[in-house]
Amino acid sequence: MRVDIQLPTTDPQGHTFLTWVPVKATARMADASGASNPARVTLQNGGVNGGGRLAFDSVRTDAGAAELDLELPTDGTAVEFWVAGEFQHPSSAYGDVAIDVMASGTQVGRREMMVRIRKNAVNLSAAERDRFLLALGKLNNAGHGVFQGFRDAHVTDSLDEAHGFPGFPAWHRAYMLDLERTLQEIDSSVTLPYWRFDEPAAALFDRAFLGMPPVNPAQGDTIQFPHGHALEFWKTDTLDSIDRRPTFNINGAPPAQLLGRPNVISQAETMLLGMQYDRFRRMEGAPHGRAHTSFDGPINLPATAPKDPLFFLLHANVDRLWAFWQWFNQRTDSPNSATYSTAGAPPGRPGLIGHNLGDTMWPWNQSTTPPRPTFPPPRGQFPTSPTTPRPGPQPTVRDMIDWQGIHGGDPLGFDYDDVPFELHAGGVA
Ligand SMILES: [Cu+2]
Repeated sequence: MRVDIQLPTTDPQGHTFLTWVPVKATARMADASGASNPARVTLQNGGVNGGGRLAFDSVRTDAGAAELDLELPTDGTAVEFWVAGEFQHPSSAYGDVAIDVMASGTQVGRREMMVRIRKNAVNLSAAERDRFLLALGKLNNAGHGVFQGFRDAHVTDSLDEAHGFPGFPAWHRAYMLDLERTLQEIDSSVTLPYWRFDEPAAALFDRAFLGMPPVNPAQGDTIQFPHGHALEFWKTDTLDSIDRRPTFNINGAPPAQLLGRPNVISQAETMLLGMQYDRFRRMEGAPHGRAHTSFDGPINLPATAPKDPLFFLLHANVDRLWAFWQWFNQRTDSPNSATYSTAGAPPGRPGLIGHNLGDTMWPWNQSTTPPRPTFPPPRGQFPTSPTTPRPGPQPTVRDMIDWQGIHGGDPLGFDYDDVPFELHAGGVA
């Protein structure tokens, strides 16, 4: 007897990836010799100890279990089931989790996969860290790679449609996902780690990760990577390397208050900004902007910030805070003004674009017509993913909001280690 498992989130190389969002999978009898009809089988967690874990169910739910019994017809008819990564049990390597199909104590099928989740940078294994850095280094290719397009998407001409107004979180969600998908084309086991800027993160500001400048400021602020480090030859705008000097002690976090004003406020304080989107999005100032200005170097100015790879870990955390807020307050229903500012472009800025729910986002819309930047878009259409059809080639602001497909449809294909998938009234089961 042999049972085949099919999952839709499988890439052309046959690698399967899951997040916290359940996907509809099938099991079918591929070889029914010795089986009674129907054959009773049990799906269960395989893989290595400490690896990813799976949750199964017979319907789309947020309460799957470690095992699921199925009855499979011997004629090979496929039987549907649902499977997701079990929250708080992500993979750290491809194949450290598997579906084992058992019949009367015998393994009759097995399918290895990965619960691929964005993690706190300080919790990555050395191998996870190095795979991420290696993919990033290849993307940059010593200044000759496609990374320059990412850097050129976040420049003076485009800042108004990505900052200062309601679309800030949505545009940056797309930007992070574009980068992550492009890294996954290099190494499909990589996700974008986040810098939790309200907690100590010395392991991130380490020579083995994103590095530190010389201790003596008289020797400059250029990061000193050890020989052989994947970012050793990092280059943007034809300038060498990365300049960055923290203005805070890296054994702690940047201060929550500075000169009597909110600075890099905690996650709890960020949630307390409010349950209404227009209150929450004040986080663009503190903690987001203050996290940038906690350094000397290009990262503290919008037009140059993405020259420093730390930018993407900082913004992964900004996106995580938005996702956490969305989950905590059930804010994924885009027509609701508590979820997103539905009033449109603010008064006095009638030409402002990229902030209305239905607006496409530059550069992925490939527009060169004002008020969009008029130079050639530095990125192509939005990259496709082997694990989901969303968001499509020219995403809108609306496409970025319901990232897990709570309200139906497909997810965007990413999740965070501390933000679960949770259905609620108003969601689609
Ligand atoms: Cu920013």
